[in-house]
Amino acid sequence: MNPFASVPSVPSGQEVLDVCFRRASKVKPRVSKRADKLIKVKYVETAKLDSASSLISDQLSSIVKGFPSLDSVDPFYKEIADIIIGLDRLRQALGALDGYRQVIKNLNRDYIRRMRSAPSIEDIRKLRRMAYGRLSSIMRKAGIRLDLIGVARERLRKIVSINTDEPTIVVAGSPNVGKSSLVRLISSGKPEVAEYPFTTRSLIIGHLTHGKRRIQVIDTPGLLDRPISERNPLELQAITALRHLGKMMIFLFDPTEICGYTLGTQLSVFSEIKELFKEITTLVVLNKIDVVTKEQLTKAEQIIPKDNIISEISAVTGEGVDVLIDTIHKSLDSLALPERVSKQSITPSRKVIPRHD
Ligand SMILES: Nc1nc2c(ncn2[C@@H]2O[C@H](COP(=O)(O)OP(=O)(O)OP(=O)(O)O)[C@@H](O)[C@H]2O)c(=O)[nH]1
Ligand SMILES: [Mg+2]
Repeated sequence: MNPFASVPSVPSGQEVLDVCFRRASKVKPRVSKRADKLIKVKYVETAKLDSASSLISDQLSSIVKGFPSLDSVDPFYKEIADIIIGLDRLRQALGALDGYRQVIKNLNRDYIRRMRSAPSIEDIRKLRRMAYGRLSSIMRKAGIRLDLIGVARERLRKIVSINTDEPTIVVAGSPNVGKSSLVRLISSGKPEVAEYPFTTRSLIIGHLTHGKRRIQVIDTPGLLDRPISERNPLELQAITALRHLGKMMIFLFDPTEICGYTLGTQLSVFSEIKELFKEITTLVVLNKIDVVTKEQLTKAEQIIPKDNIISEISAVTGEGVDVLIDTIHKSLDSLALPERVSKQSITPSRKVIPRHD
C-alpha cells in the first residue's frame, strides 16, 4: 500500500566504509607459496582494494534498489513524497549514488593497474592506502546524499498506508459538522486511523462494500474543512494528493450551526472545495436532522439550495443514512468502476435509532 513502507534503513557514509573496509581486510586471495614476496603482496593488496571497492559499490546499489522506482509510484504517494522530501531532491540523491559507483569503479581500475606495475612492496602498500583515502573522501561526499536519503526513508515509510487501488470517497465539511461520525456510521468494521502529512490530526479510513468491491471512505480532519485561501502551499499539495485518490466526495453541512460555523461560512468552504474537486461526483448531505428546527432546515435548503442536497441525515441516530447509502451505491454504479473482487466480504452493522419528535 505505502510503496515506501519496506525501504530498508540507510547507513551513513562512515558506516558503509567501516563495514566494507573491515570485510575487505579479511580477504585472503590464493597465492602460490612459492611466489615471491612482491607478487604475494601485490595479490593481497589488489584483492583488498578490489573487494573494498566492489563492496561499497554493491552497498550503494542496494540502497538505490531499496527504493521503489519513483516514476512508477502511484500519483497519490508521489504527491505526498514530494511534499515530505521533494521528489527531485530524492531522485537526484539516488542518481548521485549511481554516479559515485562509476567514480569508484574508475578509481579501482586505475589504482589496481598502478599497483600491478609498482616496483616495490612499499609502493604497492602506499598506493593501496591512497586508494582507500580516495574511497573515504568519495564516501564523505556520498554521505551527504546518504543522510538525505536516510531522512527521506524515515519520513516516507511513516506515511499513511492507503490502498490506492480501492475507489475512495472523501468526506469534507466544516469542523464539527459530523464527518467522523458519518464515516463510523457508514463503515463496516472499525475505521482505521492513519497519519497524513500536514494535518495535525489523523486520517480516519472506513470501508464499505459495493457489489464485489471494497470502497474506502476517508475523513480528512483539518484538510477539507477550511477555506482554501487559508492554506499554505504544502497543505494545498496534501489536498492535491487526495484528489488523486477521490472518486467521490460527500460534503456535510450542519444546518443547526451547532458546529460553530454559520451556514454562510460552511457554504464558502463548500464552494472552494467543490472547485478543487470539480472532476468528482459530490454528494451534498445535511446532517444533525435529529436536532434541526424547521426554520433552520428551510434556511439551509434555500442557501444550498435544495436541489443540490441529496440527503438529510443524523449521524447520531442513523436516520436517513439508509437513503444516503443507497444514493452512494447508485452514484458508484454510475462511475462504472472496473470489476474487482474484494478480499473481505463485509456486511454493514448499523443501528437505526427511531426518532422521537
Ligand atoms: N445531534 C447530533 N450531533 C451530531 C450529529 N453528528 C455529529 N454530531 C456531534 O457533533 C460533534 C462533532 O462530530 P464529529 O463527527 O466529531 O464531527 P467532525 O466533522 O468529524 O469534526 P472535526 O473532525 O472536528 O472536523 C460530536 O459531538 C457529535 O456527536 C448528528 O447527526 N446529530
Ligand atoms: Mg472528525
